Amino acid sequence: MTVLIEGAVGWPDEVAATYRERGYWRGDTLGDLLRTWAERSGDDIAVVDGDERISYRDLDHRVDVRAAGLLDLGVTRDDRVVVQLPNTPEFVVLLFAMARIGAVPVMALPAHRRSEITHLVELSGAVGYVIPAVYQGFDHRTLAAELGVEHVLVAGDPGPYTDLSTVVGERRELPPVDPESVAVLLISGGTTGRPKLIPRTHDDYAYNARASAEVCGFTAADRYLVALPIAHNFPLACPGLLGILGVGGTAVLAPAPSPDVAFSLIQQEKVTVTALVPPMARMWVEATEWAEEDLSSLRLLQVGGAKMDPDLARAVPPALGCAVQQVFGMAEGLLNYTRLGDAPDLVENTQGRPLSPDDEIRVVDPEGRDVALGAVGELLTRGPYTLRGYYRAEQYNATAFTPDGFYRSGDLVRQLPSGHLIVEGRIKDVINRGGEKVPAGELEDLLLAHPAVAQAAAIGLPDDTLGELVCAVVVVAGDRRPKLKELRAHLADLGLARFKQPDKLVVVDELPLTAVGKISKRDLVARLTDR
Ligand code: OOB
Repeated sequence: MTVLIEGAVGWPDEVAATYRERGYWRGDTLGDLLRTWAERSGDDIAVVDGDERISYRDLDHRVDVRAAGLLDLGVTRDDRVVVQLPNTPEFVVLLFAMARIGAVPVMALPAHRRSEITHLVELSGAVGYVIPAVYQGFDHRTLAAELGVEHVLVAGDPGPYTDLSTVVGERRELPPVDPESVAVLLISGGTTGRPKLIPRTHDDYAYNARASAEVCGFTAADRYLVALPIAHNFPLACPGLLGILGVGGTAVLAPAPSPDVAFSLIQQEKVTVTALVPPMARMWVEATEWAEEDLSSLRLLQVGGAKMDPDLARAVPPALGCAVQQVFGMAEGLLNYTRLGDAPDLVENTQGRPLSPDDEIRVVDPEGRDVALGAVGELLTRGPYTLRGYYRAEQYNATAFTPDGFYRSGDLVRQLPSGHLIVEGRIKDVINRGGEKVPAGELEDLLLAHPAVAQAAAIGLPDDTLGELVCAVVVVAGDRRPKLKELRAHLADLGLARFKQPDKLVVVDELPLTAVGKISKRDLVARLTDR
């Protein structure tokens, strides 16, 4: 078994050997790769942020001094650090600096609040927390005060903490880092309970980004707009930031994905490719009706994170003047892409096919038997960039994986003879709110902490804009019916990210049960959608 880090499950040795032989795993860390890219692309621009243009050489240098600064602070190999930065150069520098010293960033989202961050800190055993001072009206320093982590590093006014810009040290020879060790811990949408951590190794993540860049036809002439929050796997490595740097292109950082911000950046920086979730793609298409920016540089729009309507897929090329690509991915690994040469029917109506020739796909019935080709079943997968176990989750791993290492995705799919997959639903208890994942159990636990709530079920209800809305269905304790606003305030008090808070509240006398006495969410959804 390959050794990732204590608490993480690796690949069986013979499987790992195959992945190396076939050239998927090349033995480079993300830190090594940036060095190679800087030697190749020196003065070319790697990252654009507003007026700031950072060359590959400059980026490499900044990463070296930050890595030294982290070591000087006492952050070292295998140390976990929760990173909660928006789309800024600081994020990019920190990611590679941590890679160079073998420390492991835990990829928190800017929208996460006390509930998520304390969970991530505890689960990962983080020694540090890296934050902006105030972002979107939220003062991250006040949250830091509650965590008790050793190092709080602030991009901006540090208050009582350490100014990230002072975390610099003398450039020096750094101790070697194992390419099979963990490069990043990504956050899972979760299937039950609280979010899990996904260990992604240098070898596997580098392959993930490199192969994705190839499928998307990335070249040094491409300029990728990082529009979604960069801590998401999609803009980070599918092909995203890592993919564009790997080919010598330019990453343009956007503070937000909305058309009012992104369109002028596309015009100004001649952006050629970007990635969005379906609701944002729809906003872009609609905005072209009145927007005056020149978007003609765009050649490809990737859309994923939630299922895209075929009509939206059809609307993108004429409206935005570029090709569209469906991406059905997961932070756990497996990526499916429609290919640039695929017939329109496949691009519009499927969620793509697996990235790697060594992605193994099974579609199974509830008993775990393979269904006939074309029939709907749960997607199981195994491959050179798909995890073999969540971090520090031994018990959970026992059911989330088959004994022979297939990851049970919880997604219901059917497969076409061409290999393309169509997502038909899911059996995991997660709400997909416009691409953001809301684990139902996490929300239910916090709802139950409210004195007026006796029982709670969180379900997704269909919505034209977001795909699904978060609906809290509750049985009241006592005789006072709580209001939606009150429950949202309660969840905010408990520090739950806003995107996980219910959009709707339904009060019922009792929750429908299945034959085995569990809450029947299917019945609930059917009842509330008149189906
Ligand atoms: C991406 O990753 P996660 O980890 O936030 O969410 C994964 C889940 C999948 O298991 C599936 O349930 C859903 O999100 N999903 C889609 C989808 N893309 C993701 N469902 C239907 N159609 C799609 N195109 O969401 C993610 C990671 C990398 C690239 C793109 C998306």
